[in-house]
Amino acid sequence: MRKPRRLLLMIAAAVIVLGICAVSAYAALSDDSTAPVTTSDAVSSYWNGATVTLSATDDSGVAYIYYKLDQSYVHLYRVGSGASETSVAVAAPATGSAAHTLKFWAQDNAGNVEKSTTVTLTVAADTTAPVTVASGATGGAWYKAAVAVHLAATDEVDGSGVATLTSTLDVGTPVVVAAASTDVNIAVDATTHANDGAHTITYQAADVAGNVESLQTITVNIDTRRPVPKAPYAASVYRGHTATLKYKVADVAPNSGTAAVVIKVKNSAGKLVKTLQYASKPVNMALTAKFTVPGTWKRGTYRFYVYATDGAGNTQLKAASNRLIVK
Ligand SMILES: [Ca+2]
Ligand SMILES: [Ca+2]
Repeated sequence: MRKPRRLLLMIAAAVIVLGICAVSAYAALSDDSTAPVTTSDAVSSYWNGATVTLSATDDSGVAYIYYKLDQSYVHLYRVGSGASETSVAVAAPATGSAAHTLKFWAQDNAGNVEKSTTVTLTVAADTTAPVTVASGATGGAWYKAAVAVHLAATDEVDGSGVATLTSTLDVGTPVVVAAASTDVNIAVDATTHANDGAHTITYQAADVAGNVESLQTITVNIDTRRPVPKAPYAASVYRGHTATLKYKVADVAPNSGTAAVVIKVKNSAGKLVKTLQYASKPVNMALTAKFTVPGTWKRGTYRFYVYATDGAGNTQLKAASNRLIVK
């Protein structure tokens, strides 16, 4: 007889516990007289479209989130068992910018409806990449000293603005700056000439809206070696005739391939009597300079001197010189 009695007691206890739980749950639900609170992550302005997330919280649980974008109908999002948040996509205009009004509120499981909140946001279009201009050096030119190439990017009027500028020197690591301008320095080593030759800077800018400029490049050349003029042959000429001076400008590669040449002729007293100038002559090649010796020149031994400046601006250490016999 004792066993059934104990069983009855246990059943009674279980019924009481379940009852308390049910009553508590009902009490919790019916005690919820507080409306949900919905927040958004909207900011004031967007480029090329916006996605706004609405998040609602509530004591008894969120049942619905409502929103209304501009003059459209009211959207209803049923929360169910998922996260009590939904997102709203706002498209960009084809050009220019557009202001939008987003109104939102939520309702909880106890039927409380939140007072609506309204946010305003602007969505603007920017589908044009910035443009970067390099200055401080001329593409393809030769330099004998360190070169600082200045890169400056600009975005279009009413664009989102330059966000980053990325530059890479030769095959180095790309350098990204969060600015509209930067300098890329090309060093020289005039002792070892190790950095002589072509150097290419690759660069591109990106705007805030994410438009990326196509890769741009500028190549500058370094030559730190001096040209070496040579005049291995003496010349002779009769007065009133054409003198032919043989010379050459040696220059170790890499170089521009040409040099500016000046040839000066001095008489036996050391007085300058003739100057010949050539803006561009090929280097490492046998060359001749010709001029007519005036009949008024005295016979005797003159000297001609060859000076050279290579395409990077390096000048000879010592002029080449030889005799010009005037007969
Ligand atoms: Ca832009
Ligand atoms: Ca040179």
